[in-house]
Amino acid sequence: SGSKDASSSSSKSNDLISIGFAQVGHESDWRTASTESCRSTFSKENGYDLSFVDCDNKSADQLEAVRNFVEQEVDYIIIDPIVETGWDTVLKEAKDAGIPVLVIDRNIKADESLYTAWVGSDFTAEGESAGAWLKAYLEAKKKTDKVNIVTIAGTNGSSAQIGRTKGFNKYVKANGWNLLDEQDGDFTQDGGQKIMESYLKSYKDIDVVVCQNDNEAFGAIDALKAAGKTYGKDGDIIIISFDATNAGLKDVKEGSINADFECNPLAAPYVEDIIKKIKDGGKPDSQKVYVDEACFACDDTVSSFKTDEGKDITMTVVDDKVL
Ligand code: GYE
Repeated sequence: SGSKDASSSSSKSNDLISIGFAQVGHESDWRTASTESCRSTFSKENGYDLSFVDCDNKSADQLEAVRNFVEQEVDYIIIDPIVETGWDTVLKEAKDAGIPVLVIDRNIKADESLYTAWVGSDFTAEGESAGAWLKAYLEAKKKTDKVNIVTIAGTNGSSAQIGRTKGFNKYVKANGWNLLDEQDGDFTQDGGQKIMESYLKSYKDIDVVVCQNDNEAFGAIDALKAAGKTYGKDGDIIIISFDATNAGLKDVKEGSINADFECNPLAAPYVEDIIKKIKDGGKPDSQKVYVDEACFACDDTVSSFKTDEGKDITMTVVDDKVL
């Protein structure tokens, strides 16, 4: 986009920094927050011309969106990859065109030389925190008999699903819990509800439902309610969720979700920092940037604990001060 004079008005579109953002879709509250953060960070007022593509959870569409950005010769490309694999060719195309690629949120499985940086969450650590919390919670509640768990997983092949599954299932194995089933709810409320309905038909005795995001938890709660089951704070079934969106935390506060492990959707400001560094002729301080995250619970049954991996976790009880 030529020379950029900071003192000149940014109303002429050729003064703006052009960014192509290939977003996953619009499947969840988390996703809405991520999209809003990108739109407000990369606004015209801030000096950006953002081409936003909602890829509707379709990997082929997302590859095509990125390819179009390369053809349009945007200044920067941002990708939140639906799935981890299949990126090499298009990343090479962007590299050959000299366009820096910033990956946010979910990870890409590709050579690090093919993209500038990644900003996101440690999904495996989120899963480990959830597993370690459950272990401490069951101990506190003196529940020592068989623990039957069902998982409503996120979009198969997404790094959020892969990491949360891997992290949590370490604890399933180490503690001899019984993982009855693990099916893909595609990170949607509808998916969560349908899978919970089918679990309720197949399994008589469920102690814990692990939902890999809040929207799946909302769907699962609807299904449990309809089946007359009790859950959450005072109920028979423990509900674990990930994301800790506002709507999710509302359910934690009410006691329908027992514990919620945050995934921070605000990667855009970090990406803007990196873009500024590149513009000034520098490079990002590191190729991988982890955003900060907290852990929330509906009560103080377990207030702090150490994970098997040695991490100290403090649970924040969601009360009027928090939400
Ligand atoms: O947990 C879920 C969203 O990639 C971390 O995608 C993200 C996940 C998030 O749909 O709600």
